[in-house]
Amino acid sequence: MELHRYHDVNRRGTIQRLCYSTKDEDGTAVSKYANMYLPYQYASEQAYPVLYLIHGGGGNPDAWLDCSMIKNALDASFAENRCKPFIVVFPGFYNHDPIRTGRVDEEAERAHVLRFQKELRNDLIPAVDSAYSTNPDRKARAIGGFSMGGVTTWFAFLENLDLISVFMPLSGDCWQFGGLGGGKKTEETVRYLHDRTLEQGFGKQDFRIFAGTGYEDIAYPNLTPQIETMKKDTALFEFSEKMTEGNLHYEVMKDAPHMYEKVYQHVYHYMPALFA
Ligand code: FER
Repeated sequence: MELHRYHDVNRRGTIQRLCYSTKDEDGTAVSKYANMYLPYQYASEQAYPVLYLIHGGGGNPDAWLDCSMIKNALDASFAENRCKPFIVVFPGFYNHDPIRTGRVDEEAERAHVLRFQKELRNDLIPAVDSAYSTNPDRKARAIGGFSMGGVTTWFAFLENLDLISVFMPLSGDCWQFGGLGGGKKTEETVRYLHDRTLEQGFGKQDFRIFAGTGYEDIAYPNLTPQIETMKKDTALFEFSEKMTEGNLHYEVMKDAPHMYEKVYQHVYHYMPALFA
C-alpha cells in the first residue's frame, strides 16, 4: 500500500464541532456533537460531497482523529490533488457516554448502531446539510466506519440507501442476523442485502461498496465470507479489483490487525474513488 507522503503543511483542513440534538429510545432529547473536517479553503460557494466516518465499539466522535493519521491522509490527498476536496463528519453512534469494559456486548452494540440509522436520517444529515455547504444528492454522500462503525455502514445500506450511495465498511460485517452474522449467517445475510436493495427501490447502478480489512484482523473471518458470497450474486454485486469499475471492492492488507492505525489506510486508498 502506498502511504501518503510529506505534503504542504500550509494546506491543512480544519476541525470544527457541530452540535445537534437527537432523541433517545423514549423520545427524550439528547444533545450530541460531531467533529467536522472542512478541507483547506472550504468555501460556501462550493457544494461539497460528504463522508460520514464512524468509530468502533467503545469509541466516540474523536476516536478516528485521536487514533489514526486520518486528518493527515485527508490533507495530503487534497493538497496533492489525488481527489477533489470533501467534508468528513465524525459522529458518535451512542446516545450516551459509552460504557465498555472488556468484551463486546454484541446485542447492545447492535441496538446502538441500528438506532443510529434513525438519527442519521432525522437529525444528523439535516444538521450537516443546513450548517455546511454540502451537495445533498445521495451520489455525493458516503458512509464508512471501523469495526462497529463497519457494522453501522452495513445497516446504513439496509436502512438509508435512499440517502447514501457510497459505503466503506472496514473490518466490520453485516449484523442483520445478530453479532458476527456476516460469518455466522452468511447466506441469509447476503440474501437480505440483496432483497433490501430491491425493496428500497434500487439496483446495481445505484451504489458502490468499498470494503476492507487486514489478514490479521479479528473481523477478517466474518467479513471475508460475506464479501465472497456477495461476489457470487452478480445480478446485484459486481466485484472489481479496479476502484473505478463494478460496485463491490475488497482490499485486504498485510500485517494489519484490528486497529485504527492500520484501518485508516483503506480510507486513504479508496479516497480518490469515493465521489469519482
Ligand atoms: C466484527 C465486527 C465488529 C468483529 C468485531 C466487531 C470479531 C466489533 C468488536 C468490538 O466492538 O469490540 O466482524 O469481529
